[in-house]
Amino acid sequence: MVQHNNGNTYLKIVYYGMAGSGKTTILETLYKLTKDGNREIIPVSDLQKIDRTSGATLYFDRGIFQSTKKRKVYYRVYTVAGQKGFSSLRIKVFNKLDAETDAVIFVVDSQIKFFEDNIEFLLELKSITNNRLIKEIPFIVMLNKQDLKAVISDEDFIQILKNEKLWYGPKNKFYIWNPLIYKTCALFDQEKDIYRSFYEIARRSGLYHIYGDGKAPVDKEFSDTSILTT
Ligand SMILES: Nc1nc2c(ncn2[C@@H]2O[C@H](COP(=O)(O)OP(=O)(O)OP(=O)(O)O)[C@@H](O)[C@H]2O)c(=O)[nH]1
Ligand SMILES: [Mg+2]
Repeated sequence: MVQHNNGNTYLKIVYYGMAGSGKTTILETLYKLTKDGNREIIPVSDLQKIDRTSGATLYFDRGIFQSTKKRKVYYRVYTVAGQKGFSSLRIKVFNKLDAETDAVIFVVDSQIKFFEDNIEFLLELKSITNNRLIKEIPFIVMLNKQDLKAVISDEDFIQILKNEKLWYGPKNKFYIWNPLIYKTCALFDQEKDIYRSFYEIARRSGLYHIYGDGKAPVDKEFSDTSILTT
């Protein structure tokens, strides 16, 4: 998080995941859904894309949104380049551009044939966050491309999270911060849960900062508190 002298707060949110999982498409659809100003965020600059002619991201995409209810809150939203050889660029986007990352949306390509590739990316994310996911960096999951056939279910992905110790049981104090799992479609005309998932990560990133001093706040009840709307 970056706080400017004029009172503006910038939260950095990153869409992370394997090549072709839909990160750029998600950000484009989020732009289209929010540009008319009828939601809790509105884009305040054009979407910046550094990509190949094929559409694959070469470095990153970046969009800036402003909260429409809390005008001093801004979100810098990045996508990383998912190609396997680009991990050093992903680390740079994650840690260096503008600021350190405040919150992550992990974007899965739900097609079963990519099961292992998604796990590989989750391990990479775990490693570059030094195991700070959930405890210090809120994260949620999008099982994208659910409009296609032969896709994984949320139970499948929860099992992966459990195996990677990214899922807490009901007695654990971090239980309320387990990642929500959204089954999404990023294509604009069939769009599903693109805004809702962003809203949730924005809400969590705000709560971690306001109530947890940058960590998961564990001793309060937050079920309907929202930085975007209160
Ligand atoms: N059917 C379907 N296709 C999708 C969906 N989301 C994205 N796509 C398509 O998948 C392809 C890759 O999407 P991108 O958004 O470029 O993927 P990316 O994650 O940004 O990929 P990199 O930049 O290479 O990491 C494009 O042809 C998209 O139209 C979805 O929900 N359903
Ligand atoms: Mg991309």
